[in-house]
Formats: sequence, structure tokens, C-alpha cells
Amino acid sequence: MLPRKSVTWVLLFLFIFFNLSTSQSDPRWAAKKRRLRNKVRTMFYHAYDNYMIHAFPHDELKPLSKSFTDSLSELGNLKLEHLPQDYNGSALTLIESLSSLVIMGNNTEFESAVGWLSENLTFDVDARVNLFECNIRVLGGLVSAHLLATDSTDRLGQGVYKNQLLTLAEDLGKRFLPAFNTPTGLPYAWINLKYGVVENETTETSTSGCGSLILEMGALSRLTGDPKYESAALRSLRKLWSMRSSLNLLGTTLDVSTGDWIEYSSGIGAGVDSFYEYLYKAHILFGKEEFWRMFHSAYIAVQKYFRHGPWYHEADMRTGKATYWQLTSLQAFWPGLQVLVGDIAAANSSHREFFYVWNKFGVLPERYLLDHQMLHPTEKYYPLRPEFAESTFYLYQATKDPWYIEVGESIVNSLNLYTKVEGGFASIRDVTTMQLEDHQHSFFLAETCKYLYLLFDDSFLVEQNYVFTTEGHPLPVLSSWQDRLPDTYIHSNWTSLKTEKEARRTSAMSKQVCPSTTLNSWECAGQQIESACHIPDVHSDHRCLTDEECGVDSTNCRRRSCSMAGYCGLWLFI
Ligand code: DMJ
Repeated sequence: MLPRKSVTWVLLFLFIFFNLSTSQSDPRWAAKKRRLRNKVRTMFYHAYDNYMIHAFPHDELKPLSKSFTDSLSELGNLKLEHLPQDYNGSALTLIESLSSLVIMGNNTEFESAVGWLSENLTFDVDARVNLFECNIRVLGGLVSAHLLATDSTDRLGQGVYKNQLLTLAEDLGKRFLPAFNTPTGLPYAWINLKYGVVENETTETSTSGCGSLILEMGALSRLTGDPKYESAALRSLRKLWSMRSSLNLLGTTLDVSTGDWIEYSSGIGAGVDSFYEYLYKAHILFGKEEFWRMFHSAYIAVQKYFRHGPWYHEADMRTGKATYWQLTSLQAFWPGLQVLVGDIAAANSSHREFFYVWNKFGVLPERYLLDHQMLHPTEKYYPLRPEFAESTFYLYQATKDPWYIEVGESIVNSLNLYTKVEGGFASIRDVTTMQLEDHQHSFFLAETCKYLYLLFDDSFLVEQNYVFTTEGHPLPVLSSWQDRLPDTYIHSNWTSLKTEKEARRTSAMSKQVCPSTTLNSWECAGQQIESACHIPDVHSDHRCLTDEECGVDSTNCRRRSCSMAGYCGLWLFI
């Protein structure tokens, strides 16, 4: 028999051997990732080219009939009412594709898209649009593309770009502002781009509609130097947060004129999802403690009242009692957010269950009744949603576990098998029959293809730290946008600067910024780096046995600790 010490060494050796042999440094994995990356690129261009041929400059492609839909004004299922006869659309899919073109390295197409939008796009149209959708898709697409066009990489030819996208974004931002003119500061869900809020407009909106504006509108304010966009979004977010119950739960729908809840039941899916996402991502982007405190309380409440093993049901915000036991396709973003928080074990367990359902049907159905183990009778569709691919990307970034590459491969295969048609990629109307629907949503290009691409090739993330908006548009984390972080989180942690090698190894989730107030201190002065407080975890896969093997967090200068499951993260009280 081997002595106990030897057994430990053997196990340790096997553990290291297994990790090395399956790690991404293995040439077989590198080749596989390259092949899959190329496959995703082909998918993106099949969707993009067909849009450009059959639908541009209208909003979205109808891939079966090879025609178009001007869906921006219909997003949220309300019909377009006032568009002029000769309206040609807002080129929604083109705007949504801008950042994906950059990530895939197609600067030529990016430049020509920017050129077309600069000359032709106008928001002076008599169209009633959904504020939330227009914000995440159009404003987010423009602001992100502007930041990519003006970063240090010189993507556009010299002198080509004169802030045209920012001018368009500012024009759009101004048209949003009348929506916030309510007694509560909570914005109307719908706004007419030309005339503002129309008479008898509905006062009902969703939690996401009030709480998921801060990234795009905050970025617009930082870029224009005009605080009014960020202030409007912040006022709305603070009001929303003040409406939480004593359990720190929120409902799903509310009235913007009275500030009363309409639907008291909520979960982490439709109508609420991006509210949670933006609390944490706003903390990363702007470094505000306020956002972290809100997120922290909200996250704990979600885990306490909605979570049931790997699943998340809905609950009544007043009592915390479970209401609906349903899995929805939108919930699949949650493990990705949990990775950012460092709650990797919880993320992994939910992700596995989503994959189980994905495999059962071939794609993720919109709604699955957990208590009856059956599909929702009227929501059997799969509109090419990105959330499961998004979480797979985040989990791979954090763990480098090749299992997630396998998951990504099966997503790619399913999309090609069931949804690819001659004229693009079609939504699935019914996952039991795989009957198709004539719609290629713009988020297929903005998010689904992008997250799959980044899963297999994250070279875009190597030089810069980004936050992805809820529509998948990257916003760089800039030191100049960071508020001051509390001293306790900074000075004791500022023990080392990244070496060139470490900087190259890090990614979106492991780089860090210098808080702006400390930019002139000796630690940061003159350094061409975005981070000073970051200390990488000892192991690049973020595994650990003790706290000492964990570094200082990339995004907010907090010391990371080792979880029960053996991962470094921001574990705090979670
Ligand atoms: C996207 O438009 C955004 O991710 C939004 O937050 C909700 N989900 C859709 C795509 O499924």
C-alpha cells in the first residue's frame, strides 16, 4: 500500500497531468478552437450578407421569404403605428453588427458601415419605439462602435472618422429624455422619436425598462461631457431600488406615474434579467460603490428566494413565496453574471442544467414548466437567443475547462442543423417540430455569433478590459470613467504591477483599471497599463486550495478568496 503522503502526490500529479493534457495549450484544442472560430465566422457572414442583400437598410431580415421587417418599432410586440410610407428602416441589424465586425477583425466592412450610417441614419422619424430595446440595441450599438472607432488601434483610415456615431448617439439620447419626464423619474416604456411621449401613452413598464439604461446612457454622458443622460438613468435606477420590498426583492412590472408595482412576482428572466446585470456591470464600468451595494443585496436575495438547487423559480416580492416554477431561455444569462461575481460553482451547476434542456430539445425552448416537466403550451419557440452561448463563453474564460468548448461546439452544430436556411438563420417556432419562423433577430449578430466567436477566440480581449452590455456591445473599462474606490480596497492591495507577460495572459475578467484618483500616484504614473491593483491568481485556471493562491480582483481591487469548490472569486458573504 502506498503511504498517505504518496497517495496525495499521485493524486496531485494526476490532477496536474489531467489539467495540462486537456488545457488550451494542447495543440489539439488550439486546432479545434480555430476550426470552430472559423465556423462561427462563416455563420456570422451568412446572416450578415443575407441581411445586406435582402433587408438592408431596413431593420431585420426575414430569412425564409428573403425580405425585411422594420421591427424596431414593433419590438416588445406592439405594432408600428406612425411610420411614413417611404420609411426605409433604421438599419438596426447593421448597427447591431458593428462591434461584431470589429471583434472578427473586419475593419474594412466596419469602415463602410460607419460611412453609410454617418450619411444616412436619422432618428427624426414619426416612430413609436420601445425605450429599453432602442437603448440596448441602437444607443448601445452606436456608443460601443464609437469607442471602438476612437481607441488606440486605428481601425479606421486616417481622417475618416469625425465622431459621426457619437453625434447620432447624442441625437438619440436627447430623444429619450422626454420619457423620463414623469412624477417618479421612472421612464415611459414607449417614446415617439419625433414627438416625444404621445397622448394616452401606457404608464406600465418593466423593471428592466427602468433599471437597464445606466451603461449606455452613462457612457453617452461620459463621452459628451453632458451629465443629463446619466442623471436620468441614475434617478430612475435609484427610484426603482427604493421600491424593493423588505426582502430586497422587486416585481416585474410597475406604473411609472405612481411608482406602484403591478406584477409582484418576479425571477431572473424576462422583464427583470438585465436589471441585475446592470447593477454589477455599472459597478465595473464606473467604479461606484453604490452599484456594488445594490447588487450585493439583490444577488443575495435572488439566491435566497429564487434558487432551488441549480434552478431559479419566481417568487412574490412581498412574501418570498414561490409563484411560478418555470425555466426560461432568458434565465440562461445568469451563470455568465455569476462568473463575473466569482460564484463559479453555482454558475457551473445551473449551466449544466441548461445544457441538459438544450440537449433534450436540440435548442433552448422559451419556457419550460419545471413543476410539470413539460414545455409551456404557447412558448415553444427558440428565436436564436444568445444567453446560453454567453454563459458558456464566461465559464470558459474563468475556468479554461475544455468542457465548455464541447458545449460551444454543440450549440454551433444545432444552430447550423436546425436554423440555417439559404437566406440566413431562421428562428424556431416550435422546438418539438423544429418548424421555422421567418425572422432573423438582430441579436443573433450582436450576441449569439459574437459570444460563440469569443468562446473560441478571445484575442479581442487581450489588450483591453471590456464590459459587455446586455446586447453584447463591448464598452472598454477606462480609468478615466472610474469613481474613487474606498481606500480600504486600494492601498493595501497595491503591491505589484502586472508584468508584460501577465498582462498578455489576462482577459476581460482579469485586467484592472487604476482608479482615476490615483492615476498620478507613483504606482500608475507613466505606465501604459490599465491596472495597478490587480494581482493574478496563482493558477491561470483560477483553481485554488487556500486563499493565499488567490489574487486581487480585476474589476474592483478587492482581495479574492478561495471558495469551498476550489475557485478564486469575490466570495464575501455569498
Ligand atoms: C437581447 O436583446 C438582450 O440580451 C436582452 O437583455 C434580452 N435578451 C435579448 C436576446 O435574447
